Amino acid sequence: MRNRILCAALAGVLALAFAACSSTTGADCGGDTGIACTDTTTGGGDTTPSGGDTTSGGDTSAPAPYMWVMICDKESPDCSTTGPGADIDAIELIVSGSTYGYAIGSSANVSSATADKCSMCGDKGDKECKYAADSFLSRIGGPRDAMVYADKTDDGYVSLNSRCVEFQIGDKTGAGIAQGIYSSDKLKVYEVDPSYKTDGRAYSGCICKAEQYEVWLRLNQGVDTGSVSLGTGTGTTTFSVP
Ligand SMILES: [Ca+2]
Ligand SMILES: [Ca+2]
Repeated sequence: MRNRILCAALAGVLALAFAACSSTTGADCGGDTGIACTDTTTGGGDTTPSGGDTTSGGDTSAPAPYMWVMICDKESPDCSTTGPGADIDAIELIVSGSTYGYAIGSSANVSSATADKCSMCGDKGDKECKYAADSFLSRIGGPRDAMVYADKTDDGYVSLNSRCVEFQIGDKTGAGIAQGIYSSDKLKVYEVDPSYKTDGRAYSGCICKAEQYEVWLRLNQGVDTGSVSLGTGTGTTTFSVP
């Protein structure tokens, strides 16, 4: 676990990266990361901050971790509600079966390739789309906490309203440095669905429809190259990283 964190932070935490990588994978500190380290364990690593080890030993082909999660609405939102589209509460990163981190609320970024379907909401189309407000995007950060009330403003989720929204994953509170997402990790997306009623998070009369969305992993924010789809989910769903 420790090395996982430190390696993911190579670019920003030079000193820690030195300690984590040179003691475990040797060549990881060499040219393939661009970080100058001393390779003390196995052959093949180079000690210069450029180039990369192409002859022996070194792990020049180690894939870069995914650093962004993108969630795209797959509904055709109903503008007669004030929460059009899938209602996202939280994104959990699960490593080896345990909670490892949650989305960082402040990292929220709406993909420029998407737009709100509903500009106005409600039965008469004369209300703001309350739960799709940009100011609610940060509600996806941290552990799940959505609550749906009969008689006051709901908490803890944002309705996607046809958009794609990108996030980075932080620590177990949804803070700290961004975590890399690796093969065999899992992502659990909490969408406000009927389970919120059985869990006591929604009032008994809530429809709390399970709605559909697609999850993508990206190497960089806003960049399609290297992106991978984890598939679609309807309601709260756990996805495996290939
Ligand atoms: Ca939330
Ligand atoms: Ca829903």
